[in-house]
Amino acid sequence: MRASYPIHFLSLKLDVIAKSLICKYVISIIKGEKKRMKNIVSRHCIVIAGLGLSLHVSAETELLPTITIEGQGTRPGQISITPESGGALDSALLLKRVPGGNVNRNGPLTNIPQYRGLFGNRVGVQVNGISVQEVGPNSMDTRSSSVPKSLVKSVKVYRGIAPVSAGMETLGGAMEINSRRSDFVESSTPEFHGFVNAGYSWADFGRYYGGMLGLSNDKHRINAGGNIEKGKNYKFDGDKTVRSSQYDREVFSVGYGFKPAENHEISFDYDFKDTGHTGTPSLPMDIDYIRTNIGSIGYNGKLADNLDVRFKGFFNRGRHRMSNHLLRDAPRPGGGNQRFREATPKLQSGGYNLHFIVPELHNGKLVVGFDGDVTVHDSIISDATNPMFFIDNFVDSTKNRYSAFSEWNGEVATDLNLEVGFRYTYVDMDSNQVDSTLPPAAALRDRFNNADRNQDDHLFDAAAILRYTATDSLDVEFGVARKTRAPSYQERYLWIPLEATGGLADGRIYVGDIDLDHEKSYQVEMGLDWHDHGAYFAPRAFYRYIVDYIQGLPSTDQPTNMVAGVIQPGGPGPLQFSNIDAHLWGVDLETGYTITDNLRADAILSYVRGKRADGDEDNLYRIAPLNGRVSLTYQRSDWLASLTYVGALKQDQTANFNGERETSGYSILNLYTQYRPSFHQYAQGLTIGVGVDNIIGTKYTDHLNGLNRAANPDIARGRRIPSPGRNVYVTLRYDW
Ligand SMILES: [Cu+2]
Repeated sequence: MRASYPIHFLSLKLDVIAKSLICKYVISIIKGEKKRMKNIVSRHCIVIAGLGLSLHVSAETELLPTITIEGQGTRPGQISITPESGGALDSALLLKRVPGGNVNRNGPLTNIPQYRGLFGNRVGVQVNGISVQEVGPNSMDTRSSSVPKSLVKSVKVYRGIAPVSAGMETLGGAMEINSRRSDFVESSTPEFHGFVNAGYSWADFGRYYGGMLGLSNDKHRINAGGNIEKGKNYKFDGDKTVRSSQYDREVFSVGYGFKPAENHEISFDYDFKDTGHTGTPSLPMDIDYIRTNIGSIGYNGKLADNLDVRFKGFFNRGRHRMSNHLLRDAPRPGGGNQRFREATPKLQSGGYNLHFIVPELHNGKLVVGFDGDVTVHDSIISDATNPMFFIDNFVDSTKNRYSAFSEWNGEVATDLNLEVGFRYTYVDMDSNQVDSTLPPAAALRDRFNNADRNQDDHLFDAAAILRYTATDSLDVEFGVARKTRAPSYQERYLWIPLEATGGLADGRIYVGDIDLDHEKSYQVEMGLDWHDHGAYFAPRAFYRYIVDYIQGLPSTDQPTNMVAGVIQPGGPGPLQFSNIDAHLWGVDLETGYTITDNLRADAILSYVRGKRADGDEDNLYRIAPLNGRVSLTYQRSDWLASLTYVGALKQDQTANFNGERETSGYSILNLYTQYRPSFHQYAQGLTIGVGVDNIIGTKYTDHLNGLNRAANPDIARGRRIPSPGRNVYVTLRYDW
């Protein structure tokens, strides 16, 4: 229990909630978690989670783990939001509520996670314990958007340095998204639990319906669930619309778990996701479909008194089709003829995690783990009006990773905790030969096909974090880390200048470089966490230097520039992925104060600067300006109202290398109200949410929104896409 929230507060809260059915479930999880958490330390993370089912572990005065149950409001180290708030918006947008967290928005379901100025595959994303992969070479199906908000159980972002155990290639940080699944119950009589929900939002005529049914006893649990979400082009500045920002997605998931014996658990899960016609106005094409299948088998067990094992094996396959003339008019590059293009990418991936945990070792916990995955990407570009035309965008572009790590976390002296970890990852990448009917591409093709395309990287990661409990109300943290990232398959094997860049959405065409080196980041971090009498203040500062940071630089290669003149006639010329040095620094904080028993204020603030550290003076691309949010929450037993101010300053420290545009600052107000009746047994479990985002209907543009690529009378091409105007929404949910 945190110093700022005395024990009676927790028990009172438990008591109130325990009356409802869902809380039986919550309490049973807590019982289980407490045991498991006993020796885990206090990694200071932020959990965004939903509706009374959220759990949280945070640094605590004695550096023992605490678990806070929270359905509403905010706590230090935890931002807990009902999935209902915000209506049908994509779950990745929840990241904006984390200090240092943000999203690069390229479409309604295409939100790329960003943490402290680093984004894309620099940030590790695990979905249900799986390092998921994207099908699209332009990250149309971003990893952080892979679970619809209504099925999200929790989103966890590691604040500061992510532990090496959080995954392979977590250079910029790590996040975990977990879906709702059924849980074992105490009794042998099967119990039926689940939820249904629905929502509607006006700015995009968005609606969603979904739910999950679970049947479980103490030995078996099954669940089946799904969600449908659909919306039209969203409005801004009155009746103007963003074309195309419509969306359509269905997901379906089933799972089964059983306990063959005490302390052994086996689980099977299968998730199917079908994204239909969905706009990505900041990319050159829109989504026709993306269909992905993820299947996994998991084992959690105790091999000996002091040895736990966790295993997960999984496959992840996907098919995708995108088009530049489905939801928009085909473009006329350079004012010439209309160009009709489609692309059909394919993903085949699979992997495993095997972690051994020694709960008690020298006053701490030891984890030794082995992770690995194999990923193959293909993509062919074709022309609907010319069956002869094709470009092999990627052919068997492979990235295989085999990794081992060891991490120890425990007490080294009174009030002093150390977390230290090492990870080695072997990366093996390759691509098959390519071809195209585009005549000027022949030189590039032959050069690529004759090159040695097989590349190895040896990645060494290390992290050490010291946490010191200075007083009952003050924790101090100091961390250092070296983190690495191998190039992506796009950065290495994009042989012909195109916009297949993992969603950079800067309107520029890029070409890869097989010989790129991997990135090496060196980082220091300082954090304070002060909490006393219902107030908390937790600022963090960091500095990192990245050797061989991968970024585009103007191409000086004659054959590449010639092809670029055909692909993007009259354009500013292609950029080639190159190794430069970069550094980033910043401060982010969370703070809050309990004003009365019912009223509280919370705020977060994020600031990051990123610059090139070698060569020409330049800023890094797509870095958010100083931004923050302040909310005032009034809560009674059955209902809650929360008024939130969200604002950002202008961003004029933009990147020159790709001609990034500046953005002005903005301020908006959001209101959310929620009612959870407790007057009747059957009414318990019901949640009704009503809210308005951007109450005044301000026209504003988030700096991390992509540039417009589609014909639209309301937004010129090349201008940054505005954020939604006033959005009124209602949501309904019933848990049992
Ligand atoms: Cu795509």
